[in-house]
Amino acid sequence: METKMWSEFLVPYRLAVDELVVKFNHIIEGYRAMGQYSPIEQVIGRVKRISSIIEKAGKKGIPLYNVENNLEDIAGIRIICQFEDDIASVIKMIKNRSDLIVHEEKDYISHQKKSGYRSYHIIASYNVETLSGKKTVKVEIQIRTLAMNFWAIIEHSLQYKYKGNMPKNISERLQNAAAAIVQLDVEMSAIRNEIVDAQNSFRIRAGIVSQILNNIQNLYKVANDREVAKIQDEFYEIYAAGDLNTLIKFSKDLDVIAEGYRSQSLPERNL
Ligand code: 0O2
Repeated sequence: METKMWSEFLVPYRLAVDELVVKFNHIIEGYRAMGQYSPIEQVIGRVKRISSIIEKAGKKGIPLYNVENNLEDIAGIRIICQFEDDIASVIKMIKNRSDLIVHEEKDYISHQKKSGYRSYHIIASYNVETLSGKKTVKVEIQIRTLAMNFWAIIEHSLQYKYKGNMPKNISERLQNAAAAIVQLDVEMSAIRNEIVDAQNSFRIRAGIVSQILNNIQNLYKVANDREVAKIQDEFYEIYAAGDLNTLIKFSKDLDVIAEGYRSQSLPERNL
């Protein structure tokens, strides 16, 4: 295939990756906007490089004119979760979507690869609208924890470095590291609720603090400077004391004060 043909061929895959990254990021934002924990921590997308497509097609004996039907990971989405339990929620979420038709699942978590690789793969089809009309493309969605991702990234770069001839001592160390990653995920899952609570209260606190600071800033425009400075000092005291409920109450009271000033500063409507 000529370079120009390759870039045309890859257009629908690029579109699919871009769209899906936006969609999964919206899911993360949706959870966070509701003050809830998101089972998706991060989403990354990539279109396989032409050189990697050619290399993989060569290894698998796939003629280049047939990569579209036989290579399933030209469009790749990687969903990173904090905890192993989140992976099941993400799988369910994907299966319930009407824009993704799942064709195949590969569970390298229950069935770890010989290399030590762990991840859950879903092969799905996804429709895009290009200038030349509707096109259905295959997408590989890899779902894994932060810890599994750390291992896979390191191992992938070593695989690339040694090109199939990984020294024994390095592959042994990678096996050990893979076992440690399994243990790490188990330990983190055991204190999942503690971690999620801490993260939620951090997020709530950060949201409230930014709302309070925003209100104080606006009050400086409409209220007496000394009065606002007093409110500000009170806020610093409450913030330093660290009690979330007092902070929430202070924020609500401040909302009422700010609303009072806002209605005073509104021009009276002509009757
Ligand atoms: P890249 O550079 O990430 O794109 P198969 O089902 O075996 O016929 P395939 O496509 O090899 O065909 O499937 P598999 O084994 O599920 O691998 C798909 C992708 O998973 C790989 O793509 C890697 O991204 C990842 N993967 C699979 N095995 C390993 C592993 O042992 N280590 C790491 N780090 N990643 C792995 P590519 O094309 O190999 O690579």
